[in-house]
Amino acid sequence: MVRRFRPAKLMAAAAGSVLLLCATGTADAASSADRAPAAQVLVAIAYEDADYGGAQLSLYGDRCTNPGRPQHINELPYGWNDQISSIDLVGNSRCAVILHENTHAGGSTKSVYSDVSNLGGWGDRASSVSYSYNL
Ligand SMILES: [Ca+2]
Repeated sequence: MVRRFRPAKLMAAAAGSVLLLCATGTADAASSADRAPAAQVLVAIAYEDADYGGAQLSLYGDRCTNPGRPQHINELPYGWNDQISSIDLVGNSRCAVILHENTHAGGSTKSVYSDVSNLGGWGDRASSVSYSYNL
């Protein structure tokens, strides 16, 4: 029996294509439907260029519900060090994104509480990110 694969409801149009890619990649693994759904959500999409241009990096994490428990991505994926120039936050995650100048949350920081189309002096600078509760 053939079951039509339906994409999940999408929170944002921008996130749609990214999530759809992930879903397509696992559509042939029937057993994946039996596994517990991933707790992680799309927190933000980082872009190589200003104005949400160039390559995209999807940043996932747990929903930010606890102000006292930040999450850390100690190293950005290969090719993304000192590359992020704009960032689109997915409001549903309730996370703010903190950019760090160095890996492992080192160096100077810039907190991002809403979409930033041009990080200016913080463009091409972030080497790690954290998520914290966004009021
Ligand atoms: Ca850096």
